[in-house]
Amino acid sequence: DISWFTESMSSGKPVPVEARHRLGVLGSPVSKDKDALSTVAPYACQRQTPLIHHNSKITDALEILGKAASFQGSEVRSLAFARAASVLKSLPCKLQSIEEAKNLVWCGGHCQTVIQEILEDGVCHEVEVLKNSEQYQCMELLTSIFGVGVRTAERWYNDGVRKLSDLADLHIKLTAEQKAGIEHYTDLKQPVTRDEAERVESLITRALDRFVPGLRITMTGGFRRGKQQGHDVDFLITHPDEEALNGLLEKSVNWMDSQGLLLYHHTKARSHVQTRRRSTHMDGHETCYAIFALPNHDSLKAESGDFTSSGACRWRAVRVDLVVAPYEEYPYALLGWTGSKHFERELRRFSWHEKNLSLNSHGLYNVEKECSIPATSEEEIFVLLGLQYVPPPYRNA
Ligand code: DCT
Ligand code: MG
Repeated sequence: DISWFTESMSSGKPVPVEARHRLGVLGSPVSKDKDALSTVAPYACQRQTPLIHHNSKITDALEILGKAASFQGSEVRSLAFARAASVLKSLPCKLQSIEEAKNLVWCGGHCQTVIQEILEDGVCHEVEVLKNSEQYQCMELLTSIFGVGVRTAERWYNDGVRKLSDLADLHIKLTAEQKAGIEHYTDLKQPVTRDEAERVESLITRALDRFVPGLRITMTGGFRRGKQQGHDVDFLITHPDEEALNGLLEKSVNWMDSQGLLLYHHTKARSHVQTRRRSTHMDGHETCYAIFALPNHDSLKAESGDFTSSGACRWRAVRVDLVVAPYEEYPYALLGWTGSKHFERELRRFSWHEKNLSLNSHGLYNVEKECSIPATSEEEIFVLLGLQYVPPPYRNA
C-alpha cells in the first residue's frame, strides 16, 4: 500500500529517504547532476540532510578526524571536519571523483585530501592510524561514560587511566553522575532501540499524567529525526497553563523513584539568566538527567512492581533527558532539542550572521531592538528566519 506515499508526494510533504530508497524514487546513487554539487548551500539549515545518505564511508572518516580534533581541544578543526561531513551527507548522490569534491563548499584543504584518499584507496591512512592509537581509543572509552566530558577524560588519561578498572585502582575521585555512569556502563553503551524508547515514553506519560493531565509530551532528539536507535531518549514537556508545570518534574521524578524506575536522577532548575544574550547551546530549561531502570517485556507482563529485583535481568539501564518548557517557548525548545547538534549549531550561526538575530531554545531575539519574536510552531520559526522549512527527518546534518 503506497497511498501514504502518493498522498505525501501530492501534498508536497517529504517522504523519508528510506522509503524513497525502497520505492526506488531516489534513483541509483550515482553522480548525475554536477550542478547539484556546486550549488550546495553553505549553512546546514539551508539544506535537507537525510539520515541515510550516499557518502557514509567518507563522512565516517571525517567524523573520526573531527572527534580526534575535539579530543585534542581543537574545536575549530573539529568544526571544519563536521562541516565537510555534513555537506557530504546532504548530497543527492555518491561522490565519484575528487574533481566533484573541489566544487563543494567546506570541503577544501585537509578534508579534500581525506576525500581523495578514500575515493582512490578506499581508506584514509591517517584515520586508520588514529583509530588504532591508544590515546584515541582511551578518550573514546572515557568520554562515553555518562558525566565525563573531553576535559575530564584528558585529565584522567594524563593521570594514567587506560581502562575503566583503572579509575578505582588509581583512586580517581568521581561525581555521583560518573559513579552511576560506570555502574551501568555496559547497559548505557548498548544503543537504545526505538521500541525501548517507546516503552520509556509510556512509563513517563503515565507518571506525569498522575500529577497533571493534558500535558504535551514529545520525544525529541535523534528519534524525532527518524533514527532507529540512540544513546538516550529525550523528551520535551509542556502545558498551556504555566502554573501546571510548577513542581511537576520534581513530583513525577520522586514518584518514579519511589516505584524503583530510576537508577540515577539529577534535576537542574530553570535558570533565568541571560536567555536573551548571544545564542549558545547553554539553554536554561528545567531539565532532569536520569538513568531509567526500564523493565523488560516479561517483567511488565508479570505486572510485578519490583523493578529493583536483583535476580535475572528484569530491567536495563537507559539514559533519559526530561526537559520542561513554558508553552510560549515550546516551538523554540522543540526546534532546539530535535537536533542534530550540527543542525542546531548552524541554525544559530545562520540567525546571528545572516539575520542579526539570536536564536536559542527559549526564543529568537532582536538584540538591537531588545525584543523577542514569538512563534507558534517550528514552521513559523523557519519563516521568521527566511529559511525553507526543514522537516525533522532532514535535519540529520
Ligand atoms: N543539543 C544541542 N547542542 C548540544 C547538545 C544537544 O543542540 N551541545 C540538542 C540537539 C539534539 C538534542 O539536544 C539531544 O541531544 P543528544 O541526545 O545528545 O543528541 P541526539 O541527536 O538525540 O543523539 P542520540 O540519538 O545519540 O541520543
Ligand atoms: Mg538523544
